[in-house]
Amino acid sequence: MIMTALIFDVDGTLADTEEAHRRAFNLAFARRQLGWVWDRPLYAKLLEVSGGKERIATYIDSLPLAGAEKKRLHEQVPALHRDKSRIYADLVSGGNLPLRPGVARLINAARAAGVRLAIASTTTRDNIEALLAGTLGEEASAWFSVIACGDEVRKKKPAPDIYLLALSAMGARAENCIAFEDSAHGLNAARAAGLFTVVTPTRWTEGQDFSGAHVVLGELGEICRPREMFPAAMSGVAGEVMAELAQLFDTVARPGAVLAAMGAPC
Ligand code: XBP
Ligand code: MG
Repeated sequence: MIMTALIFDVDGTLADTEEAHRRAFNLAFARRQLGWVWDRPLYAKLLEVSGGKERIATYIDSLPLAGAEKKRLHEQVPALHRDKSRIYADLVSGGNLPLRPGVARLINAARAAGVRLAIASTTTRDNIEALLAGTLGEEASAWFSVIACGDEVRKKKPAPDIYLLALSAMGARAENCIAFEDSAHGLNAARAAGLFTVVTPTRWTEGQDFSGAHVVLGELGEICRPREMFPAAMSGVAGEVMAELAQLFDTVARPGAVLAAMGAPC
């Protein structure tokens, strides 16, 4: 077994969460009567900024306000983001937001095969735990050897820091781990940390540049029908790691077809 761990991004990868985040931001703004409303086109643009606090700060800087007013608003950002996170955790608790197709089956196949699981996310631990509890059950957080998240690193994605933190905490080597991501920022963070990468875009990230990925899938478990697969996926250790991933998928897909789809000899 070459592959030692699967490291999952959360927002957009485990579940399509950004609409819930957008609603939580707007509810938090309304509670403070700020008069701010992030519609979908604006939020899609703001998603270019990693991190909710950084996103709010970027938005404040874009407003036509005097410096003193901007300074006053910036001072509110930490408390405003805490409000937003509480609202978001309520929105996703109780299974209100499902995991993306194939995620639960891949996680269970990895657990059965003794492949370690980890998380590397920009969002907060509370948000992650609320999503895991609401979708996989209260005990699910314990399935992950490491949950590296939020402000545990100074530089957020696309910097590699959060993946390097997860690898270091697990004592794992990047070349033996696969990262699952949904965005170019996340892909670039995982690639910079040296991991193999599988990308499953969402409506928020469709069309971004995923050319550095090993495999791009519509949904996890669709490795039989990769949307794009790059030569790196089938060369050297990468090929062995991806073949082992295919075997994991095999437990959830038709025998043999998976490896054929990856161009490996059946
Ligand atoms: C995506 C992000 C996060 C979320 C909002 O995280 O960039 O900022 O959009 O969550 P991931 P916060 O790395 O999991 O894709 O407000 O807690 O930042
Ligand atoms: Mg993401």
